[in-house]
Amino acid sequence: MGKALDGVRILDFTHVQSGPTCTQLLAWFGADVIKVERAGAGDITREQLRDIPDVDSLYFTMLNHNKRSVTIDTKNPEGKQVLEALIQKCDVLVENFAPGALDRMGFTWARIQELNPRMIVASVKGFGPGPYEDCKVYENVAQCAGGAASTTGFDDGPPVVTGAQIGDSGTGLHLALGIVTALYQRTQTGRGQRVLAAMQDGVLNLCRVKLRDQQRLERTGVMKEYPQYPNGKFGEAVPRAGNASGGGQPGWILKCKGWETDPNAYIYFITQAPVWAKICNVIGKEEWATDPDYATPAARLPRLKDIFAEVERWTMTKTKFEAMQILNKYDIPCGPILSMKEIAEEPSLRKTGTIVEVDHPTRGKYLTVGNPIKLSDSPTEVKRSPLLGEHTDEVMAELGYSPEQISALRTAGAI
Ligand code: CAO
Repeated sequence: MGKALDGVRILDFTHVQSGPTCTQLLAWFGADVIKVERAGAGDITREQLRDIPDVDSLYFTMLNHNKRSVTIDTKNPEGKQVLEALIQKCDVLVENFAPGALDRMGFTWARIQELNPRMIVASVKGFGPGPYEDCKVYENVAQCAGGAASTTGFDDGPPVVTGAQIGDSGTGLHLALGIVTALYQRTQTGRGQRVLAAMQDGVLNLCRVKLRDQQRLERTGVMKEYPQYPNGKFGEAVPRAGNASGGGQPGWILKCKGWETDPNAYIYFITQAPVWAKICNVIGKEEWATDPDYATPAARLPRLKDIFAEVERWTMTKTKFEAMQILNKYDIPCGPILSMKEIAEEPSLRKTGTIVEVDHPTRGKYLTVGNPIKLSDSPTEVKRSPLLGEHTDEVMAELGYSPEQISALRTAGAI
């Protein structure tokens, strides 16, 4: 069966995490992704957080599946010519260098258009145009500047960053959507365009509900579903809300059986209004279903702390999986706090290809996260990441270079 992006060629100039997650997705959808790296060194993540000496790290392998790797010194004049040939042959150039790096290399937007007017140039940057546009940015900087950190954590503690890589992988996803959209528009216009996904913007997009709450707070001075209500104080900005649900259905994380020794023996419990009577039955507080102090969502809001304490008395008598099974029977929304160990061992995730075991020539077998987006007519087969420069000769031959020319370029340090 063909793949959705068969025939699309990506010149992948990305490194670290944000850009590589984007091009990995495109590769999974069938694009030919040619990753350009510096000879001898390659993407810095190849050697970061290594768990086996001299072997590509899991950081690298898990972000660069299904790609080809070529080494080119793009600051060498002959290396530049090779890159020019690639620009002429590819549909999309994706990069996440520090601001200005591509221009400094001599590949301005004007020059790229001269070489290939159909080329789409897609970039991840830390910030969009403005006071911080020249800054280098990593994940947690984006989480802080995009509003995630100020709204994550507990009210009495400092801002907290989240383990989900919303700045890097989140922005990679945004960029991938921008690229396929530009490819679609190109089918009508015949022209390429620039696509920019700034990490601050991507994080803010994912924190959209917090900007909603900022405006609600300014108008009403209070947010009744936040744990600060009714006893705490609200300031000028959206406060950290602990584990409160971001939507209109109050929720919290509750202890389950074994919590004293297992740091993940917890469940997320949602007191969804339509199933309130069932919740009361399950936890043995049948009278709350009709008690005017508890019967309506509005009446419950100032009592949420006590309500969750009562529910927790029940969840502490069950393991998170037992609680999950019982609550699901009654359609009560809840979710176990799963550890990475539990997720790695979960058979259903293996079955759907969300967790995949991959074999690598120097590393051996390892687990990775497969394509989280499933297309019925374009299934994803996860292939191992390339070794540094593994496909240089193959790609150079496709560009029309003879073996002698390739060998001369190698001697000159251009590839
Ligand atoms: N041949 C020759 N030179 C190359 C090359 C190649 N194949 N590939 C890259 N280079 C050069 C670049 O041209 C650049 O040179 P100049 O600084 O002289 O212009 C240099 O390598 C380093 O690039 P960089 O500045 O992007 O790398 P860095 O390690 O200093 O910074 C990062 C890393 C991530 C902070 C920065 O790239 C950045 O801010 N990127 C945008 C935001 C982003 O994606 N951040 C998320 C990263 S994931 O956490």
